[in-house]
Amino acid sequence: MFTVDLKNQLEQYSKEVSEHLVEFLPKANDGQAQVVKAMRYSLLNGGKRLRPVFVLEFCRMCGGDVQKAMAYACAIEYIHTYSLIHDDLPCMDDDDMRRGNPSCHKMYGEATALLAGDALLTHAFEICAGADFDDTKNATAVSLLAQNAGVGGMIGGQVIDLKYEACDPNISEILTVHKLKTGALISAACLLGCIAAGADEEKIALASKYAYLIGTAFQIKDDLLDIYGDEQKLGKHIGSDAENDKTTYVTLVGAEKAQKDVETLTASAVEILQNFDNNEFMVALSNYLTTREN
Ligand code: GRG
Repeated sequence: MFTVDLKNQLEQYSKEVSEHLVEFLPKANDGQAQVVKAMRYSLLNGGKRLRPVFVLEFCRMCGGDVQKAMAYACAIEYIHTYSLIHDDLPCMDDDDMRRGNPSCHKMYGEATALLAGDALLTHAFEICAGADFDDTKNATAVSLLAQNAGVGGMIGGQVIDLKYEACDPNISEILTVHKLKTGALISAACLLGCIAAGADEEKIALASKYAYLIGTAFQIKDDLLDIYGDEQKLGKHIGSDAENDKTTYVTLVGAEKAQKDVETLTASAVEILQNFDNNEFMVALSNYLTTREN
């Protein structure tokens, strides 16, 4: 459940991030306007803006300039949005809807959606490289983004996940997919905040541990919400088989233990936040994620 302050602060962050996401978009000639419209559509089609908030909050907790970190925050949301556009395409999950609205390819067609995703990915690096920090910081940020979005991170996780559609993964294999497919971008977000603030190695190591724990909890919660969504659609009770018979953390351990694990992982993540000053917002946000409904 939200406390009022957390809700207000998240809304404020979300508004500021959305404004910058639009402001940083590339300028297009008439002939290219459609692809920028598609990028804009998906960027502004809801979303919790968690990854940008992680960037800005880790920057703040490490004593950095939050406004300057906005470029890194937007870069990561561009990459997250590209991944969702591509994930919805017919060759991937083939989803007509995203966040209750038509997915990008349903609005703009497959070719434009594919290109909008590509353009968001590319643009993320341009914005990150041109942020108002010195070249060393920006180069570190670009490299971190590339590693976590690429084969060693999110893409690698998606590839393994696709493979597991044909054979049942065990818990350890599922946790590896979580770490790469979901955790890598969350980790990049927390570390980008640290880089923006010029944090020391100790803080960076702590942020990395926090990101692993909260990223794992976040994906298990996502699996729980998926099952709940499927069961609502099918009129079933929690704990029965979901619509698609995919093996997930929840189908292996059961909904009750999965929720307990979300809470235990989050408690450990919150413990790590005790090493940071001005951590109240992040503690509240982390705890809220255990009870989130979307
Ligand atoms: C590049 C095709 C391609 C895929 C990469 C990230 C990904 C793999 C696929 C997207 C679908 C998915 C379920 C990913 C797992 C990570 C996750 C839970 C994403 C949703 O994140 P939220 O809840 O999204 O932060 P909002 O809608 O709030 O922005």
